[in-house]
Amino acid sequence: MGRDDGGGGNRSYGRKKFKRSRAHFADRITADGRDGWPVEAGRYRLVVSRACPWASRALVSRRLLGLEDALSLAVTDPLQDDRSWRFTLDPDGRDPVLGIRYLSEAYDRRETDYPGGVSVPAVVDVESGALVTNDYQQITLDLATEWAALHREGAPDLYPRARRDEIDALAEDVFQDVNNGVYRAGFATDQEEYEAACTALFRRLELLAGRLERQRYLVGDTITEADIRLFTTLVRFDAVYHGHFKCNRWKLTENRVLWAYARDLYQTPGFGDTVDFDHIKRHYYQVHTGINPSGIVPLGPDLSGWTAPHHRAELGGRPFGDGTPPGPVRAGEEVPAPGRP
Ligand SMILES: N[C@@H](CCC(=O)N[C@@H](CS)C(=O)NCC(=O)O)C(=O)O
Repeated sequence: MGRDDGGGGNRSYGRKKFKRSRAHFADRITADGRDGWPVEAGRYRLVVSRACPWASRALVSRRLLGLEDALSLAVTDPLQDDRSWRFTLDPDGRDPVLGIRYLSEAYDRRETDYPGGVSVPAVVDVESGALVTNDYQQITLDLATEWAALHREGAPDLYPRARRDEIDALAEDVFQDVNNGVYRAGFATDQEEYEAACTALFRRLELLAGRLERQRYLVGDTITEADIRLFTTLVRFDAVYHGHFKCNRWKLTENRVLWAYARDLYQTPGFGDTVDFDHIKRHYYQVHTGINPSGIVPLGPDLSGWTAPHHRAELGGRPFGDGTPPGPVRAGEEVPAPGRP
């Protein structure tokens, strides 16, 4: 692979402090099309790696909102090569809709020689083959709001207007200390930086566990954007962050509240059925050669506990509010699922 830049939007490795770059293409796909990209069924393709926590937010949202028909999906190989994300899982190594071998080709069609990396999630305009946005913080918010006309019947409100300030504030803390905190710990290049990130991470997780002790979801009594953002880090915790990123004060399975909360979400249609632990493990351990030079992928942990009863329904809560769970995963998008019935 020859990559040791963190593969996580990490623009400074070596001796410099870990710093996540900002998304470079921040056009928005909106109902009124004000950036030139109107919401339209079949017009765009969502490109993800199932290994990537930022891309996985969009995978969960798309399922919960029932946008599978409106927004098609391309899944990259979990292992980037020196030209980054590639479609080697598809016949002839080409995405069948975009006809490209590398995601970088869609970036190039949008702008040549731009300074950023090629990152997922990416939304591509199918007709022109050009990248529209790789703004992972905004994509899911827009799927929840701007794409409403194309939501399935019974779709939940993942970003309820009355709760947005609370969701945004929580998401910011979770981003700093948890979503990005694990990367800051994992790619720290000195002891002090590592300890600061690791300490803040576990302090935040303990605060979140306190909040979730008596309430089923993070905000209100339904699943929201805030839960999606926490879930995508928690589901990777023991498989990669605990070992590979040295976030090892405790394992997720050792925190009674967070482990039950994560299992509850995992077992909710739209969450666990998007998770591919094989992609997750191979990506992190094989791509980050700077912190795992041997590229050896550990055999553990035992994943069978993800389907164990969680008893969180006893806390009440209405997962989908007045809506309903999504239907089955569409053909061709199933993931192998150790431990899932
Ligand atoms: N686009 C964002 C976040 C998304 C992100 O970091 N995705 C990762 C995979 S988990 C990726 O594609 N990294 C490759 C790269 O940025 O060069 C960023 O640049 O920070």
